[in-house]
Amino acid sequence: MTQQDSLARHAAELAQDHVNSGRLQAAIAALAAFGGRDDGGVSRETLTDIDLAARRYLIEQARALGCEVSTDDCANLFFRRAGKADLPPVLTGSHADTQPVGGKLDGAYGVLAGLEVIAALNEAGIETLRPIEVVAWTNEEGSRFGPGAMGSSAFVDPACLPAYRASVDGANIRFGDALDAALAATDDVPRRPMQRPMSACVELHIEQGPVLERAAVPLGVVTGIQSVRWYRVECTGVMAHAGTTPMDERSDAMATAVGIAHQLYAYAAAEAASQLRLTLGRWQVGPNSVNTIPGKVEFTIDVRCVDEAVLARFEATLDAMMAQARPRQGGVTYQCFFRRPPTHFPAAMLSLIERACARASEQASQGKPLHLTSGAFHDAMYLAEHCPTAMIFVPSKGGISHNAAEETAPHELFLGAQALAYTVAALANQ
Ligand code: HGY
Ligand code: MN
Ligand code: MN
Repeated sequence: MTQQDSLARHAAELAQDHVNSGRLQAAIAALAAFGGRDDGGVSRETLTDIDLAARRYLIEQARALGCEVSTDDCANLFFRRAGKADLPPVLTGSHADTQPVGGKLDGAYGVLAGLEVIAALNEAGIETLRPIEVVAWTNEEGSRFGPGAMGSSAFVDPACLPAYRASVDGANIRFGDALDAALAATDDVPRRPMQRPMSACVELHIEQGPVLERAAVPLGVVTGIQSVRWYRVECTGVMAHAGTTPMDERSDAMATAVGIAHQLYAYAAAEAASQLRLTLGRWQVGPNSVNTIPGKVEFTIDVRCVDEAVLARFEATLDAMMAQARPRQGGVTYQCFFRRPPTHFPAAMLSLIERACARASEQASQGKPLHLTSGAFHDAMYLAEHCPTAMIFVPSKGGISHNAAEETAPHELFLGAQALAYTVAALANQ
C-alpha cells in the first residue's frame, strides 16, 4: 500500500469514527417536521410549499456546515464541501420528497447522512483532495408528477427536462410551473449547469424491503437495481343512469377496467416464479359518482422484475389484453410513461463499500454486510450512467416503506452513516 493509500485509509477511518448518532437522529427528526403527520409519517410531496420549506431548511443547515450551495434547472440542490484541488467532486445524497403518505427516512436519510458526513469531516479536521457534494434530487418519487427520478435523470440528460415540464398532477398543475416557483424561491442560490462531471456517487438509503432484517444484518452492499415500467391505462365507456340502464345495455368503463385488472393479477400470479411485482396503485374514476355509470376510468400499472425479459413478455401480453378488452362502446388505450432497464453497480465500488460496511459492522460486533439487489428504484440508477456509482442499505423494520410506519433502528442508521463516511472520504482522496 502506497503512503497516499494509507493516508486515504486513515482519513476514511477517522471520518467513520467521527459520525455522531445523536446529531443524525436530531437532523432526521427536524426534517421530518416538514410535513409531519399525526400517525408519525411524513407528507412532503415534491415542490409543494412544505417541500420548499424543507429545502430552505436544508440550505440553511448546509451553509451552517460551511458548504457552498448551488442548484440547477431542475431545482436539484447541491451542498459542496471544498477539496484541496478543484477536481470533479464525490457525490452523495438522495431525495427529500416523499410519497403522499411516506415515512421519515425514504430519501431524507441519504441527504441527512450526507450532511452528517460533512459534519464528521469538519469535526475531524479532515481535508480531502476532492470536493464532496451532497445532493437533494427533485421529484424522485414520481407520485405527484410522473415519472419518478426527474431531477437525477435530467441532471444526467438535460434533454429530458422539456417533456417533464409538461407533466401534470391531480390538480392539473404543470411540473414546469411548480419548478419555476421552486427556482424563484431559491433565487439567492447560484444555478450551475447540469451534467457536471462527478468522480463517483454513493447513495445511502433504507432497503424498504425485508431482506436485511430477515438476515439480521445491519448493512447491505447494493449490487444493482431491478428494472421497472409504469403504464397509464384509460378505459372509456358511456356515462348513464345507475338506476334506469339495464345491465346488458351499458358501456361501463369500470367493468372494462376491473376486467383488465383481474387479468393482470392472474398474470402476475402465474409469473410468481420470476418474482414479477405488479401494483395498480392509482385509480381515477369519472365522474366518480355513486349513481352514474363510470364513463372514464384511468389506472396506473407499476411492474418490476430483476429480469427485464420478463417485463418485455409482460408488455407483449398487455398489448393483447388491451386489444381483446374493447367494450361495446368506448375504448381502451394505454401508454408507458416510465421505463428503466436493470442497473448494475461496478465491482470496484462494491469492494470499497464492502470494506466500509465491514469495518463499521465489526466495530459494532455485528454481522458481515450482505450483497443484495434493490427492489426499489433510486436516483443512483441514473447516476450509474454518469460516473462510478453504488449504494449502501440499512434495514427497514418489517420491510415496510411508503407507509407512515417506516422505521429503522437508530444504531442501524448510525452504522449506515459510518459506512457512508468511510466510502465518501476514501473516494474523495482518490
Ligand atoms: O418507487 C420506487 O421504487 C421509489 O421508492 N420511488
Ligand atoms: Mn427513495
Ligand atoms: Mn420512495
